[in-house]
Amino acid sequence: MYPNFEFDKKLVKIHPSPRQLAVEQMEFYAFVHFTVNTFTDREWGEGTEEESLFDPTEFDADQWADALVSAGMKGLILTCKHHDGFCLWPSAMTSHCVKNSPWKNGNGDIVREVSDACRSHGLKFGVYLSPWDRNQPLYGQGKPYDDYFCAQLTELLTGYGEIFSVWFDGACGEGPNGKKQVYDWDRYYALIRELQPGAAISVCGPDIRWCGNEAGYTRPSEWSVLPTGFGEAPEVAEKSQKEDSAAFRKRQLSASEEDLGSRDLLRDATGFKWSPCETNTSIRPGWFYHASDDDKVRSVDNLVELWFRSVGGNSTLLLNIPPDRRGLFHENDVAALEAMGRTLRELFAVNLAADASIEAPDDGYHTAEVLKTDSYDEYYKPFDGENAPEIVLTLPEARAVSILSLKEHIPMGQRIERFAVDVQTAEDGGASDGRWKQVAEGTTVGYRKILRFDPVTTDAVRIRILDSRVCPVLSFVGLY
Ligand code: FUL
Repeated sequence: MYPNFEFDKKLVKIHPSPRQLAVEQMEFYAFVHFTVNTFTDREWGEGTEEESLFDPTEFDADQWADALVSAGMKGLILTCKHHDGFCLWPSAMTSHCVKNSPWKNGNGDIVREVSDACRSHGLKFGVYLSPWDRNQPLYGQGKPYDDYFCAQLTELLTGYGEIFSVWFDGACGEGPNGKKQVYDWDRYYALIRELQPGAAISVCGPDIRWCGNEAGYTRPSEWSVLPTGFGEAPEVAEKSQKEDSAAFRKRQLSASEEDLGSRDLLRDATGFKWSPCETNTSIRPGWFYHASDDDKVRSVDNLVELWFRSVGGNSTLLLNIPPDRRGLFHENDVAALEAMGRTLRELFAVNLAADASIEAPDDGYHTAEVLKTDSYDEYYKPFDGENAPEIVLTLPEARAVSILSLKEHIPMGQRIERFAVDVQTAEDGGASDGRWKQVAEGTTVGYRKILRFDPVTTDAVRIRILDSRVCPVLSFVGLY
């Protein structure tokens, strides 16, 4: 066996929970930041804003949902309460909410309308509830605030159908003399598990990991198997890291570090966990709407590039689109989303691998033929210890290709460390000369890796796995 074999066997036992897998399979979903800030032109409200400020004139959740569907998104996470404490639903717990706003004479419920629109458009719905609350007098008092927060969670998790993500933000801008609330995270998590067992607890929570920046930067090698405790709320992480080895504690990992899961790094940890990355960024410079940013909406090229790097780099993409004061997505944002979706649909319209013959060494049971179907029902696998197999796809005729999409069978962990892609080219459109030429290379694969290369006309493509943990286990190959 190769040198890392015994250690690698431990690593590949770590795999996603059903709720993590469900979010990973969504790939691309929206963040929507909407509150009094939209009307005050700010990013962080003070908590002292009058409820009367909140008055969208043409609010239309269906317009949001249409735009998200056109982009190819699968869900939406709404800021039901941001740091200023204003609630977008008529909460029984506070007067600082829509019921005291002029919108629909105080009879409206943004959370209701958005969650309904999501369901009727086939989108999943998630909630952002800011733990930091600048309006609530109980904030900073410990248990009384936890009670308040849990009561609000209960309203959101029992009144609006199925929730796919409860997104907790770690931000707190209280200064040195500010209030200090010690959150009872364990209690929040237990409540969510009880009320919405299928929901992932994202960012300040155990299920989905913040990518470490808000600009859309992605890592070249994104691992989902990380040391235990990493990436959770600071207090929770501290607790579980205490149980970890002294060597690991010496290196306090920050969310934005480049290497979170190489073998070298994991060797110092005694526990491992599945921790999928979520890239969260905004379509505009800010999280909230500012008219002055109307001409600063990300371009279609920029959005497509962002999608390839995140979704095609073993991360989900949580893209924020802030509604304007009308309560609508601005025309520029809508146009960019629609064009992005169209571009991606065209690029991935026909999978050339579906008509190819596929050959690879297998373990006698798990043939590479199944790689044509995008599902976790079956998978391709060589013998344990065969950590560098080659997979050859032969097309019925030479075709122009420029994209390779690979998916590991992550119910059996993340395994591939390094791979390369070769083609047999047909110079001048003639027959291929039988020689392989490398066109691209990559490191990690995980849930999904997409490699792009200069278009080349070929009838034979070879995927050379150069290193993997134990042996690669793949569920899908796409060639476009
Ligand atoms: C940050 C917040 O402070 C921003 O306002 C925004 O909600 C972003 C997604 O997370 O921590």
